Amino acid sequence: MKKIIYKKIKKYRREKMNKNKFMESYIENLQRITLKNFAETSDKDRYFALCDTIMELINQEWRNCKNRTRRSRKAYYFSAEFLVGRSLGNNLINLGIYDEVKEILSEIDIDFESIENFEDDAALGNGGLGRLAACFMDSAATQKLDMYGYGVRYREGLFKQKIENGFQVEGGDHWIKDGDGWSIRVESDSKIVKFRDQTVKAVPYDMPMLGFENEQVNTLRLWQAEPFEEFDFSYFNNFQYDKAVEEKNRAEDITRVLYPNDMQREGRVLRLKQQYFFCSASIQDMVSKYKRYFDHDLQFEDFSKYHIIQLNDTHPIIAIPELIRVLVDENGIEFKRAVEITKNTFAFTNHTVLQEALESWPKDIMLEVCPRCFEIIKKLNENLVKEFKEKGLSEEAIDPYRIIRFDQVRMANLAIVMSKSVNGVAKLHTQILKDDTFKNWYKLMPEKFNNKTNGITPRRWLVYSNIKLSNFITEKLGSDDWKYDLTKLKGLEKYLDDEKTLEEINQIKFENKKDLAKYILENEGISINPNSIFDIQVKRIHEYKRQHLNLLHIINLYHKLKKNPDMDFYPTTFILGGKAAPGYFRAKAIIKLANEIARVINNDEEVNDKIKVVFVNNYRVSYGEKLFPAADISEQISTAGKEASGTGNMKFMLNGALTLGTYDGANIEIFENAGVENNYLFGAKVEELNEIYDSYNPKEFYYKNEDIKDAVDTLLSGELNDNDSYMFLDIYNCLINPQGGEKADTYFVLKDFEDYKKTHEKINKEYSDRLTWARKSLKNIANAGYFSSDRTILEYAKDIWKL
Ligand code: GPK
Repeated sequence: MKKIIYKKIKKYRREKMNKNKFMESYIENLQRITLKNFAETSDKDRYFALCDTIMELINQEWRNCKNRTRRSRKAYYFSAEFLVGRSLGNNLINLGIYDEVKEILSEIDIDFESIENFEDDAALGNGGLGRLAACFMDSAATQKLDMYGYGVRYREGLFKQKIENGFQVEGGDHWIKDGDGWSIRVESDSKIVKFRDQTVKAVPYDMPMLGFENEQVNTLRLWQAEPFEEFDFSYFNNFQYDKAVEEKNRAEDITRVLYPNDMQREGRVLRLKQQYFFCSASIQDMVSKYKRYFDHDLQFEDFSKYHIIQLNDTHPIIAIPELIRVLVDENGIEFKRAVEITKNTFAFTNHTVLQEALESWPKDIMLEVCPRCFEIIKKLNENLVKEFKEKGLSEEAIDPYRIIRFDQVRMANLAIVMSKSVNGVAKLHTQILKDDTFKNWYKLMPEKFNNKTNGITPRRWLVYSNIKLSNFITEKLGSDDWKYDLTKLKGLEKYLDDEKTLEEINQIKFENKKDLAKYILENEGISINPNSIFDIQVKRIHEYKRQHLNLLHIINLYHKLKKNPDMDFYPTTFILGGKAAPGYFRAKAIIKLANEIARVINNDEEVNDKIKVVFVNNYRVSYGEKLFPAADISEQISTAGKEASGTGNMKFMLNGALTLGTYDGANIEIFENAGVENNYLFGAKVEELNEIYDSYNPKEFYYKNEDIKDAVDTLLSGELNDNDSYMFLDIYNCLINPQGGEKADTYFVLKDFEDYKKTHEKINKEYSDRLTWARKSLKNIANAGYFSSDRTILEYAKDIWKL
C-alpha cells in the first residue's frame, strides 16, 4: 500500500521538475535579488537565489497543507531548541530533486558544493535534545503526521568554538546576518506578550519542514521578539537617541541568544522570559486559530480534541499555566474547567536524570516575569495538596509531590500533574524514571508513564550524508523503499556471508575515511592515515560522558608504544570533538587536555605513524555529517545510568561503525538489535554502581593498577602543559583528590578503566580480520531500522497523541 503511494508521488516529482523552467526561474531570481549579470554574482548570491527558487517550488504544497489541516487534530511540539543544521541539501533530498539540481547548476558552471558550504548551520540547539526535535520534524512530515513545531528564533545560535593554544574560545554565531533563505516572516500572525515590566511583539518566522518525497510540508514556527512600539519619538526628537533605542534593545534581548548550557539549568530572569515568551505566543496562536476556525464552539469544550502539546523537557512547561490563563482571563472559562481542558492537552518528555538539569524557578523570578502564571501555579499546588490531604496523606508524605516548595516552583512536578503522559527516551531511562527519579509519581499514577526510545532521521543521517552507502543499500535491496521504512534494512542480512558484498562495505568505508582525512587536513591542519582505525567520540563535553576516560586511555597507550615500539598494534586515529558550556571549567579542562595530548603525540615521530589524535574544531551538525560515515569505532562510554538515550550512537550504527559502549541509554537497545557479539560492550552496570556507590574508593584502583597510575600521574608530571591554567590539576583532583566536600570520581572513570583498556586491545586485534569486521558492520547497518525517528514519531502519534 505504502509502496504504491510512494511510487506515484515520486513520478509526480520528476514530472514537475521541469529542468528548463527551474533553471530559468533560478537565473531570474538571481538577477532580481542582486541587480547583477549572472557572471558577476557571488556564491552567496547564488545560494540565496537557490533558496528562493526552492521556496517558490514548494509554496503551493505548503499552503495546501496549511489549508487541509486547519480543522484537524494536530500535535504541537513545544521546544526551546530545534537544532536544524543546514537545510539546502536536505530539502533537495526530501524533494527528490537533489541530483537534478546539481546537474542544472553544473550546466551553468556552478559547483554545488561551494554553494552548499555557504550555508551556516541553524544551530538553534545545544545537542541531543535540540537535534531530536529536528529529526522529529523530518519524520512527522515524512509519515504524513500533522505536527506543528513551536520554538524560538534566536538571533545568535550556539556559540562558534575556536581552539586557541588548546583552549576553547567562544565566538558569536549570528547565523542570519546575511539573510535567511528558509523562513517566511508572517507579520500578520504577530502576538503581544506581556511581562510584568515590559510588553513585546512576538513575530513568527515559518520554516517549511518537508516530508520525504511525499508533498507533505509541515511548519516550524519560530518566534522573534521585537519592540511593541518601534521607536519612542519623543526621546528621538529630544536628541536622546540612547533612550530611544533602549526599549528596542530590551525587547530584542529576549531572543538575542541561545543559552549554551546543555543539561544545566540557568536560573536567570532572561531565560525564564525566553521560555514564557515563546510559550505565550504559541498558546495565543493556537487559541486564536481555534476561535477563527472552530467558531461553533467558543466554550472550548473540544479544545483538547484538536490539540495535543508535547513538551520537550522542562523548558516549555510554563505553557501549562499560560493556557489556563488565556482560557480563564481572556475567554471567561471557569478555572476548574480550564484545568480539565489543560490536563487533556499536555504530554511531557523527560530527557535526563541528572538533578542539575531539572528546572525549578524561584518564586521571586516568576513574579518578576509572569506573576499571573505564578498565581495559577499556586492555586494548582493548593488544589493538589488539598486532594492529597483528603486522601489521608500526611504533610511529609505530600512533600515530594508539591509543585511549590521552599518558594521554588518545581517544573517537572507541575508537568507531571498536568499531563496525560510522561515519557522517557530509552528503555533503561524510563525504568530509572519509574524506580528512582519520579518514583513517587509512578506509584500514584503508573498509567501515565511510558517509554519512547529515541530515533534519528535516515534521510539526513544516511541518504544525504553518506551517498555511497545509500546507493549501495538501494542496489543490494533492489529498491529504495528503506528510505521511508528503515526496518527494510534487515534485508541486507542475506549478504552477511557474501565476501564480495563485505569487501564493498570496506571499500565504501575507506572512501569515506579518505574524504574525512582530506577535510580534517584542510580544517584542522592534521594529516591522518585513512588506513588506520578511525575511533570517534563526538558529543557535548561532560564529565558523565567521560571524554577523560578516552583521553586517559590514549595517554597510557602512547606510553606503551614509546616503551615498546615493536608492539603489535594496528595504527589508530582517535578523533574527539564537542563544545563545553562556557562556564563549565572542568569540561573546558577536558578540551585542553585533548588538544595537549594531540600536540604531544602528533609531534612525536617515534609514534605518529601508529597513533594520531585529532580534536575537531567547532563540532556541529554539518561536521557530524562528515564524521559519522567515516567511523570504524563509535565511542559511547558514559557512566551506566547517566546517558538518557544518546542519538549519536544511532547515527554511527546506521553508518556501519561498531559501538564501543557501556550498558547505558539506547546502547543497550543497539546491543539487543545488532547483537552484543558484533559490538564492544564494557564497564560496570547500573545495579553494580548503585551497590558500591557509598563504598567506592578510586584510590584503590589507582594504587593497584599501574596503567591507571601512569595515566593519572601524567596529568601532573610535566609531560603535558596546561599553561598554568590549573586545568589538569582539576581533572586529577576530581579523580582521586576531591576538594571541598566533592565525592571522588563520581563517574567511575577509574573503576571502568581496566575493562575499557582490555576492550580496546580486543578491537585492535580484531580489526585486522577485515572480512569479519565488515560482517559485523553489516550486521549493525541491517539492524539499525529500529532507530529511525519515523518509528519513534509513529509511536508518539499512536500511543500519546492519538492522531
Ligand atoms: C538531555 F536533559 C537534557 C538536556 O538538557 N539536553 C540534552 O541534550 C539529551 N539531553 C540526553 O542527554 C541524551 O541522552 C538524549 O539522547 C537526548 O537528550 C535526546 O533525548
